[in-house]
Amino acid sequence: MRLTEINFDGIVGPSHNYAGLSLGNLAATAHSGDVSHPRAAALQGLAKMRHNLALGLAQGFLLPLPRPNGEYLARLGAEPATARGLTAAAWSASAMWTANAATVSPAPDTADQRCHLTPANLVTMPHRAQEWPDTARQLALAFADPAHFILHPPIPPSFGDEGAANHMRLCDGHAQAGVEIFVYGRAGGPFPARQHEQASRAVARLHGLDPRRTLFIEQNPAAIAAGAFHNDVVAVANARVLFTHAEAFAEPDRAYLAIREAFPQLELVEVPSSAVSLAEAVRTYLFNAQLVTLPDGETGLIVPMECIESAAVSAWLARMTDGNGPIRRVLPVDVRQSMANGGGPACLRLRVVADPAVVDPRFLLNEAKAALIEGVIARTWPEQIDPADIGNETLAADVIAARYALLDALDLHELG
Ligand code: SUG
Repeated sequence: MRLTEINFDGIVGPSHNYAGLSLGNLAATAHSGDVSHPRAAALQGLAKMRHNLALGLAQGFLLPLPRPNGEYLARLGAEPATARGLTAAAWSASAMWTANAATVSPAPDTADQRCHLTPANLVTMPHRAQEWPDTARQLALAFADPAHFILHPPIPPSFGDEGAANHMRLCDGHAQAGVEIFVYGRAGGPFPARQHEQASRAVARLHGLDPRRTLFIEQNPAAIAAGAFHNDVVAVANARVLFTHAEAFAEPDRAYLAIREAFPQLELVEVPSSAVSLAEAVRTYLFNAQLVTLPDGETGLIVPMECIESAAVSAWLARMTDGNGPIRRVLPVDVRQSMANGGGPACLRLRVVADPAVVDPRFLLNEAKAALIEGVIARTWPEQIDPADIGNETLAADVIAARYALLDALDLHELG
């Protein structure tokens, strides 16, 4: 067994659009009504995957879900002409943000030493609550080997579960037992708290985690109110490092104490509000970065371009890498099309610690397959979508055909 962290990025779907469906997601609501560029969006996502492959990281992908979701509209008795909001939901490409696909507990953390996955029910947002059945079908295919993976059903409603976006793991090495941290929100603020404590606790129980190595921490209500609708907008962890904004947690000192108690090797990198305000952290997605262990053992931070363009954030990053903290390299990527809907580099990936040899190889990326995917996207993905065209039958046919072309190229007809 060669346990490695594999990042499974969501390929941006051909219906990618800006319909402003996520209350509390400031980028998505600010761009509501803008014309989107699905082809450019998918190529940006693919370029990020290639960038990470070139760094020597293991890379996989998940496919866009079937959109428009006609069954969803039929079950609601909705017609495109009259139900604009529901139609937009049925067209959403939101499954691209695979950090919300599932919560994953690697084998070394679980009682039966298998990797446990629970698809997120995403019940808080109607356009996202339709994702899990198709996501689960895909996870069942990719992680089919019962000797290594257990796929649970989603947590039943109304306990809101948003998956890995509200889950962090600290460990000495990915293949060693780690400490899993579940971060939940409490209702009552101006925006929904999408991850519920009871859902987090249920996932931890079902995954067979050791209570001594499992923590439940409350997200700062002020962070949710500032637009951090998922904790991964204000904090990210990898190996021994926790990179967090000072205002991420409701009671930061208590949170750090509890984490240190469970994981004394913690290397904490806390960004003070005086260096980067909560608003600037949310605007630039500094913490929605991929914190990765590079093949030479160094820790790298894959950040959105927006961080480099921000005076405050780039000054902080320069100070950080000049010092002798654990994060040594900053690697910017352009995912602007996704960012405009509130999805940064970390939203676009689901981390699974596994031996690549036990994953269905059709979901693993190499350079040849990246070129194949690029060709399909360039040929078939719509160049742009005006929100006024959502519901249009010709466009729907193009979107459906584009996804089928990709399934065909990747020999993934089971997802059809
Ligand atoms: O759920 N945006 C997504 C962004 C998810 C980001 N994921 C993480 N932080 N891990 C969301 O809010 C916008 C879609 C629209 O408005 O059409 C959207 O769903």
